[in-house]
Amino acid sequence: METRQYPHRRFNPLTGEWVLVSPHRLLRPWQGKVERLPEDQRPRYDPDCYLCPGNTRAGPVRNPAYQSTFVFDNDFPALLPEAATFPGESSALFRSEGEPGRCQVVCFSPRHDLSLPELSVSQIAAVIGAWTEQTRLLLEDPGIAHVQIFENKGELMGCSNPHPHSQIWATCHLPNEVQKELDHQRAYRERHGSSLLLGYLAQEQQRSERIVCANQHFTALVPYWAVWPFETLVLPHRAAGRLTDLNDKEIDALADLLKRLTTRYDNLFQCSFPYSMGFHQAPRTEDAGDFQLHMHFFPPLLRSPVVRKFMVGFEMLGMPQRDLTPEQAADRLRESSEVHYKEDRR
Ligand code: H2U
Ligand code: ZN
Repeated sequence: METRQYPHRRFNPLTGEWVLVSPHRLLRPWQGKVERLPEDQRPRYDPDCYLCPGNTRAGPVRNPAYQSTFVFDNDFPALLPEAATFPGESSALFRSEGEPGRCQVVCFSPRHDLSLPELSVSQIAAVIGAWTEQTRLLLEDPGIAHVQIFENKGELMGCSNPHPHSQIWATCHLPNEVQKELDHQRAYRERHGSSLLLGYLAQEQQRSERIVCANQHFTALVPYWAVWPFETLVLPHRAAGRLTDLNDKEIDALADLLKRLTTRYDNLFQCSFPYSMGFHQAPRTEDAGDFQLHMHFFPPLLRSPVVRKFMVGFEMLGMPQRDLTPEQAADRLRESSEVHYKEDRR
């Protein structure tokens, strides 16, 4: 066996965690499902959708007849500002704290039937503009330390409504993943005197085997330490802590890259590719200077529109594991077209 095919583990310098890579297992016979899904036929407007313009939500409140993006406070928020008064406990074994915060929903478009790759670059730039503006507004509140923007796409990811939308959860403490990434970026700076993610990007640009696509200001790549089969990391080319640090040109470039990347995802299995994606941006803490803005895409699909990777068994009890290597995943994504398969058919 070629040594590249040996089982090995790879280190994630952002979180300090390891992933087990077992490339030789890809040789094993596959008898699982490979079927195609029936094409999803959604109307442009759904009278029963609580996100479509002019419709009634819980509350009851009526959505405006919005034409571009639309932001509202989640009617069923996971976080509440009044949680600041939660009494909490602080013993060694029983510890709890109030988590005051806010939750919002950001609709990408009035169109019920479109998803990110089907929007134009300028429409995606408007979505990024809405995320940026909410980041700015939420951080004006001294009780908010971190703004988590994310999209859960597809039934497979537990998304309750296909109308294109994302969520924002703003918290007074740092979520676990953000705290880990902050600690590791700070420690890297102290040890090497430079930015972890800018240094990583420079080396990936030289190696090039994991780069999926890029433009003047952003690069999408499959990280060396990826856990999900087609996981990607989207990185800005210069130091920027938050969305609010980007200029208009960079927002347009990010929109261009997101359209191209999500189109490649949809074309991979000719389906609306499910994922959880989101931004990690600098929290409002004194030591956040080393935090570099980036996006993660965590898609669950492995072999077809219905065959997903599970995180069970050894992964639950031990550590995550993958068979398809990040380099093979990057090859597949690079081969995937940037012309959407639905566009092709029109
Ligand atoms: P997800 O499908 O990604 O969970 O997002 C839908 C969100 O919309 C969910 O968080 C909210 C839910 O609480 N929602 C409202 O705010 N108002 C409603 O009338 C229905 C759903
Ligand atoms: Zn809708």
